[in-house]
Amino acid sequence: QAEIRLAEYKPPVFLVDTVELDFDIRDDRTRVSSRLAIRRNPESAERNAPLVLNGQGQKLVAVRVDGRELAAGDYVLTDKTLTIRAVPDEGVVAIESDNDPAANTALMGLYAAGPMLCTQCEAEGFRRITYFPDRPDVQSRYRVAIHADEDRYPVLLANGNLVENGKEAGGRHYAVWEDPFRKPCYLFALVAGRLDKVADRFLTRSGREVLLEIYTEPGRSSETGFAMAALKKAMRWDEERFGREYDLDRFMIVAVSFFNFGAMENKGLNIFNDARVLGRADTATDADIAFFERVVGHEYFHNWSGDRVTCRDWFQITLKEGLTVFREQEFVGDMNSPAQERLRTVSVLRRVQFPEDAGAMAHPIRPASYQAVENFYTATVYSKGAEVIRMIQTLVGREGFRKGLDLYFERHDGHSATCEDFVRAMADANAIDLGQFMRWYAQAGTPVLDVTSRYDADSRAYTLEVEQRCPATPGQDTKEPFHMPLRLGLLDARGGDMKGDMVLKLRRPRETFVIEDVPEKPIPSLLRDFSAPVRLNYDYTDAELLVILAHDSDGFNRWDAGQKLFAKYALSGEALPDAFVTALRTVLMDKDLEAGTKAMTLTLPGEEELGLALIARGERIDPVAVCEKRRRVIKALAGALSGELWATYREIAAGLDEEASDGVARGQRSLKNLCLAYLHRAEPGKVAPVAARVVSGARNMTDKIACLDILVDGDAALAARALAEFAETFAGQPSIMDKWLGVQAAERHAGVLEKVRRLMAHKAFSLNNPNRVAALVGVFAGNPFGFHAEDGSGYRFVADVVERLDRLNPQAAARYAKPFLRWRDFDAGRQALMQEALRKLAALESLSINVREVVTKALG
Ligand code: HT7
Ligand code: ZN
Repeated sequence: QAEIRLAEYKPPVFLVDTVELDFDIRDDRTRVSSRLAIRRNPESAERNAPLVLNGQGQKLVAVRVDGRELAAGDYVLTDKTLTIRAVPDEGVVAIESDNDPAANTALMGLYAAGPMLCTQCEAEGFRRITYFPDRPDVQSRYRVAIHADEDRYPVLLANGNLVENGKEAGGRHYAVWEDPFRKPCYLFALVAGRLDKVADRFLTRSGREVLLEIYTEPGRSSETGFAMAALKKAMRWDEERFGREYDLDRFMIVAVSFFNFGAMENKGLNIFNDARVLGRADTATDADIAFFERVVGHEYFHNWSGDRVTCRDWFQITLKEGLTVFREQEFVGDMNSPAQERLRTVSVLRRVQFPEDAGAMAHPIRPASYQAVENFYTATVYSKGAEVIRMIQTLVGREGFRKGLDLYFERHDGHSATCEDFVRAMADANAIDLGQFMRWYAQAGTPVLDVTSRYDADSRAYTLEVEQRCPATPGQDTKEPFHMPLRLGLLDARGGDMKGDMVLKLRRPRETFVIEDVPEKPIPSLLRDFSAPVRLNYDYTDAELLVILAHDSDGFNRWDAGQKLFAKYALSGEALPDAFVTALRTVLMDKDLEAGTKAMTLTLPGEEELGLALIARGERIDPVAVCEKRRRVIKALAGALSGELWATYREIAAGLDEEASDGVARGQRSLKNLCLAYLHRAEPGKVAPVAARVVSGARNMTDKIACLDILVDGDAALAARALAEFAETFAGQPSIMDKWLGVQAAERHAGVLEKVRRLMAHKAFSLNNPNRVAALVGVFAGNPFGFHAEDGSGYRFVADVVERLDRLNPQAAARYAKPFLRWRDFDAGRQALMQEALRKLAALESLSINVREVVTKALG
């Protein structure tokens, strides 16, 4: 399979000004008839090139050009394209083809999601619905007619405004939708089914009333409350923070139970994975509920950053995704706690993106080439992309950023754009040079800052030497230095800020900064607020880190100092010093600190982060040993803080409303459950009965799952009873049963594989549904005792699932091939076993491009 390269971009040969689509939905197939008003693109240099339409996975029925039906010899049809040579420079091409949504297990294009039909077109799904120039730089106006049986599909939706509907013969009905905005075909959407609906209204700041509708499968509309509230908050916030108003009269969300991703920002008709939008405190965990606000906001914000201004090509995904993740993070921070949101963001970045950026498929936020574009909806493109946007905001300031964003939207509204367009708008609006900054878009790898310092008491000058380097990544042996902001402060011995916040602008491989008039030898508080996505080395003493942990005015560095100490003691095996325990006790008992922040501060770096710390020291990872080291620290801490942990647990448990799931309640619940999980390491006999009572008695799903986790991690008899009772209670609710699957797949015991194998045959599991697969196989793939079992059984099992899943859903299958990309990080025995599993996959003849790309790059 050839690499598709950014450098080879060419403008489209033909444009399509209008698209008329007619969907005739029948039991055995859906006939799609299109009328495309095409014209040659004056910007294309290929003056005589034929019309080449993408198309796959459908049966071509007829092709007409300006009303004349073409004979088979008038066009060339392959399994990927339809080429028509004899086309006028401007005219109408009409095509009929048949789709089989029930057979579409890849969940791209038009597919059956349980009882309903829906579409997913990003990135290249539209070509599975009809023949079309399926690329984001072709933008058109759409008119869509849908015909279907009224009883089976009473609701018929598409983008834009409903302009007509009515009855047809034979118990059928139809609806016609028109979208007044030009859009690329990846934003097209259609839904048909028997759906419940919840409606509300939003008054925009200019006084227009917008109808808000959330559609669900029958019986789930009572689970839309959080999403509707989040939607209204997001609409208001985007007006206030970025001056962006909604532009259609109607905004619809549909929750579907089969979906490859979290959600999709189709113009005016967002389609959501039901796990990302539906739930109450008794059916979803706090983590799920917090995610609703995030994802609803994210998709809504795409209306401007993605839909109104879209990408020229799929290399520019970060243009819309990095920017929209940044907007989402700002929104979630403003709605809850900005400090906690930053901690969450950075820990996800370090846990997921840093390893990706050091792995066999490391790529810049704008990749230079790909084989299967779906493999590039990555943490790098999304999360590191958002950090790159955040760095621009740090460099130009919040006001400057707003000016730049306004200019970007003004210049490119209604068009497709590139990352250069975005950065140019920022540079022009702020009269700064961001030429060097563009390297963030082209170079992969996590840069490393090595910082040293000296203080001269006589001159009161403090000197910082900062060296930057970036490790080699595939295809990029050497890197040019990055332009980045390094935010810092200087603390006195008691942790007081001596100089306030400063931002150094790094540009060169090695730079010296002298800060004058520093009254005493400072403790530097470096990389405040995590001002750049880098790893920073500075030789702190434990005592200095304790001062930062206790006193720094920067919440991020306070938290990070604790993380550094935790990592040090976990990996070295040293006993926790009293001073550290005392500092953590102070955090836990602090009356003024938010519970959520306490929970994050007391949470050890995850197994992945500890593994990465080993890699940074030039060592290889034994994941089971890392898990045990981490547990040892938790046990020691729980032993030392037992009284305080029990007191905190009891106090919160007594006062917390089970039905509350706002940010404060979520924070309190996370602290309460953290206390219990820690105590379970030190006092299992005392904690297990408490946990068992919660699993059977609590109505709150977060508490139930947290305690189920505790039981599964410990007492086998209590766990078996609790799991059985849970399964009986929630048998008919697949998204709750996903949690049941996940808890068992996460069990950190040898032998977890056997349980997972058995669960694959359970009626709650199906390989056809991505949420079920994520719950069982995805969680197992992150379990050191499962995936990384020393005998290689976990690797063989996951590779086997990849092979089977690939026949159904290549996108989902590729996701589970990705953990193998990191084989070089593990000890020699595991490396060999992981490579063996990869080679076995590579030898298969019928792999999809998606999985093949991952496997070959992993081995390459
Ligand atoms: N923009 C959306 C991406 C997406 C997607 C990509 C590949 C395959 C399936 C997909 N479903 C949705 C989601 C977002 O980032 O907002
Ligand atoms: Zn997005």
